[in-house]
Amino acid sequence: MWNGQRVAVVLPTYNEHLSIGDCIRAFEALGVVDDIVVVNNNAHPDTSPAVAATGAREVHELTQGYGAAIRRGLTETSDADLVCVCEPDGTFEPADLLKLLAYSADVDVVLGSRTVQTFILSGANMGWFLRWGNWGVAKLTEVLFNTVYLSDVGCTFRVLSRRAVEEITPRWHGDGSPAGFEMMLAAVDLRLDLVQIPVTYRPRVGESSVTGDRVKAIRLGLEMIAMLLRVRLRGRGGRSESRTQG
Ligand SMILES: Nc1nc2c(ncn2[C@@H]2O[C@H](COP(=O)(O)OP(=O)(O)OP(=O)(O)O)[C@@H](O)[C@H]2O)c(=O)[nH]1
Ligand SMILES: [Mg+2]
Repeated sequence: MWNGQRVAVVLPTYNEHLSIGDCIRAFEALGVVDDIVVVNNNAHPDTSPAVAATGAREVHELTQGYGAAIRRGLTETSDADLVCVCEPDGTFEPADLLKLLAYSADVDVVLGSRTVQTFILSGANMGWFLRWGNWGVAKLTEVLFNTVYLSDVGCTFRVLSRRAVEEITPRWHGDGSPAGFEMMLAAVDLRLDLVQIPVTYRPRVGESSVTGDRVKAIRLGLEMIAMLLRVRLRGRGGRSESRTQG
């Protein structure tokens, strides 16, 4: 529990069998997490034994992709007041959840950012190209939606209030990697109260399947820009009683 609210963590997994056990234990050690759900997305066979050695529960989602796994995780955690979404690949520091939770007292969506240099640890996959690419698409989002300060569009470490999960869910549909940005855009477009704060970014344990490859990263970036323009041109789905104006 955190501030009297039930906290759940959703960890999608595909190829994180070497790091997922330590990641879960680090979340458990915080003492604020009530439920950890691992969404096994046809993952490496060593994943289930690693999860079974922890207090997390594992569900199997057969539809392939990051978005499909997250959608399943959000369904599985419908009794939580606050849902943290993260990646168990060793890139994130689970203790940063406490920083995200601190802001959840004020806003419905707290997004991590991996582009603040102080928090990019040596060897992390956040070189010049990815850092400024993420920053550039974030700034385009900020300007086109006249929204809050954004500095990253690819960070999958975030905390959503129950209200945010319910408002965002009908607005994102993708099964693949761009779904993280689709959720972020839905929150921006609905003008939910949100903030983006720096999180620690470490080298990945095991092999990256997306942003470790320059061509795949460029393709994902272009998909994100196309999605951004589509959502902006479609018009606003906003609410009235937001903290922010516009
Ligand atoms: N590649 C892949 N990832 C999936 C799938 N389903 C869920 N995921 C999760 O999506 C997340 C992103 O995959 P990663 O390989 O870490 O890709 P990335 O985050 O862009 O890049 P790195 O963190 O640098 O590896 C991981 O947490 C995976 O467990 C899937 O079908 N394929
Ligand atoms: Mg990753």
